[in-house]
Amino acid sequence: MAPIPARVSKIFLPVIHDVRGDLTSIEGSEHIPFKIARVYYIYNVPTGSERGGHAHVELEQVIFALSGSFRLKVDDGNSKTEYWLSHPSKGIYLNKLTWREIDRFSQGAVCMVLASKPYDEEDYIRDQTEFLKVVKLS
Ligand code: T46
Repeated sequence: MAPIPARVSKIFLPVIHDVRGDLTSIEGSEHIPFKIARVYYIYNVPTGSERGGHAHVELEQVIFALSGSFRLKVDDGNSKTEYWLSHPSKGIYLNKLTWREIDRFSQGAVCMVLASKPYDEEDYIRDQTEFLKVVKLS
């Protein structure tokens, strides 16, 4: 298993390049700091759409731009950071209790997310004030 990173950190996957193109693989135990329980994709995003706008109580995730680009805004309760994701080998790890918002999707952008648990609506904190309260108590 990859070492546990900070609450938000960059993940770099290998790129195998040759004249036929590039190949990137994900070996869960090598590259991802949790056991992957779920993979989902966000695509066909209309111009101007915003996604996310919540944090998770327990869920850990890694977010990649498989195609195109988008902006990921992150708040760990102490500091806010912005990332522009645009390369399929470079991802952002988000630990639990991290507020995320995603916008500025380019046309044809595909956002792939690796998640540590199955989907569970109960794990979402959708109110930012409540999120900040929970972070302070953690
Ligand atoms: C996150 C960002 C990056 C499912 O049925 N299964 C799933 O695995 C997911 C992720 C969602 N859904 C359903 C729940 C909603 O009815 O799909 C619908 C849209 O989900 P949501 O509004 O949560 O989508 P986003 O793009 O705002 O957020 C998602 C993830 O939920 C979230 O964990 O970090 O992508």
